[in-house]
Amino acid sequence: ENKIEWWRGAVIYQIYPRSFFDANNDGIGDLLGITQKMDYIASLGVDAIWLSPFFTSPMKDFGYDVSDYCDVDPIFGTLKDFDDLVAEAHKHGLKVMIDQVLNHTSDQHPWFKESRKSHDNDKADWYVWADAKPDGTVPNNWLSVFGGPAWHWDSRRKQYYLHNFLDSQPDLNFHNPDVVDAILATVEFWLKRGVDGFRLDTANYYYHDLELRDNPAKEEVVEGSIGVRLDNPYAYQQHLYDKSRPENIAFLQRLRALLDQYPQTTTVGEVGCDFSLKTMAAYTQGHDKLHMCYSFDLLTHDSSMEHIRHTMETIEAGLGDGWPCWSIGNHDVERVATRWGKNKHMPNQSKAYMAMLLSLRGSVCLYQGEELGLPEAELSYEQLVDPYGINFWPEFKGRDGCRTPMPWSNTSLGGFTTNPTPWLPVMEDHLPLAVEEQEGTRSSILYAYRDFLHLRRSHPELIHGDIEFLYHDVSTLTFLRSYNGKSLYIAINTAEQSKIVSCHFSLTPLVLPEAIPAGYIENGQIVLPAFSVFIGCVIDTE
Ligand code: TEU
Ligand code: CA
Repeated sequence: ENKIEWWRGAVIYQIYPRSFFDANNDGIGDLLGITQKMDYIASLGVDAIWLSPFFTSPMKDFGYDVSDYCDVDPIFGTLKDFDDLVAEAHKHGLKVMIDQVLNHTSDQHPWFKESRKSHDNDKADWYVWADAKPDGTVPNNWLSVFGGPAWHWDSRRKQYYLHNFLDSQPDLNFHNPDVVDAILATVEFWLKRGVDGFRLDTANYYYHDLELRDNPAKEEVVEGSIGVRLDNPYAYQQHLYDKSRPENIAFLQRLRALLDQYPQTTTVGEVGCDFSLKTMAAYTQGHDKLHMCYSFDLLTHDSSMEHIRHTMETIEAGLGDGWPCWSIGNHDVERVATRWGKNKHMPNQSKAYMAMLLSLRGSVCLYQGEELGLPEAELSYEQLVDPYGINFWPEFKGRDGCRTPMPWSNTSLGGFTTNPTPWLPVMEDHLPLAVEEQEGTRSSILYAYRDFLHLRRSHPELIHGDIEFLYHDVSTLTFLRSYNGKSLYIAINTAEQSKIVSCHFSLTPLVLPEAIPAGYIENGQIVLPAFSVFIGCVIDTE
């Protein structure tokens, strides 16, 4: 096993603190709640946790709008709670990664409060300020991901400021070296506190074009490609000038140089753009920038094995010595059980997708609740709190549906809290899928995850091996993972119809987790019943 770089092939469990476990019963999950559930997290067999933001914040974007990078929001606890959490995680053998939202701050951050005061204060150039056009309109055609122009008028400075997300999330000006120094100092604050790594929010947005050139229109807009929704004008531009700028490379190198002073630390950069492979390669090749890039490619609606294979083969051909990190769910997208499960709850299908994800080459992020097979929560307009969803309702219902509280027990508040009004409702249809319910059933989705993660840990081929695809149709995929002269043959059927595939290897089948329907060998072929998985050690090739 490769002990030097633990993050290569690691499985990272993403926790959305607001919705994990509420230890003080104010209706919002907190750091103490996470610490209290550490046995559960460790029992899954993951390598690390990634905590979504818990920093001081007015919570306009539920923590992705930070007003103090070096403190914990009182809603979530204290720095002491954080230190305790890290100690508890390390005691359980888990690494701790935290979310760094470096592209923008909250408009309540002291840096912004000062910056907006005048044209000549100390921080006047810490954000991206620009004059109105002579007719008073916005400086250029850049758009906010969350709707409307990326520019907001500030009546004090009588200038516009740039915000790629909410207007309460002003973009920092990374072209200013003082900003970069200040940002790196906040990163170091957490390194000194003993964190093992960072998930970097919007890692390709840090720099903007200094000439503020207009983004050109897209020639062709393909619905369903990464982050593209036809109801969002953002999809109709080529984002050549507002993000993914070449200057970013030098910043990532400085960041890496800092991390290299803290052995065994890592980064996974969130890179959302149309040319993600190119950017992922540029950001992770050469061991001097990011360790990993987080891919959006499996967060789309396309669950066909053709899409999976095509994505993997493109990455394998273009990523070189870079390293990918995959996920099929997070706090921004519709839950996978609904997105890929076509709204029908089919536990065995969730297991098949999990086995596929955990057999691919790369690191993996699992999102809390995925291990329970939770479907997307159906909320009414009145229940929404995500401004992104409120802006685009009803075409897009926002991100609240994947952020409702974890069901721990089959009781009215799911054991998440005793507070009658949690910040988002605990879903009725999640209760039968609660942790406690699934703990009692060896055939549950939870056990499938646990047992498969265990199997992955004991087969270095699945963590470090090369990957070679053999066969696919819309719902079936077969491939090899090879490491140190040993190969595993993997066949997965993600459909309800059974399937027979031919196989030209002599194989010794592995015993798979009881909870996962197993494929088998018959007359030299692999029989794959509904939603089944087959894994065999290759004895020799013909
Ligand atoms: O999300 C970034 C995000 O929304 C973009 O990646 C977008 O989907 C894509 O660029 C469209 O092309 C991160 C966080 O995960 C999210 O929760 C925050 O709201 C957002 O940043 C702002 O901090
Ligand atoms: Ca709480």
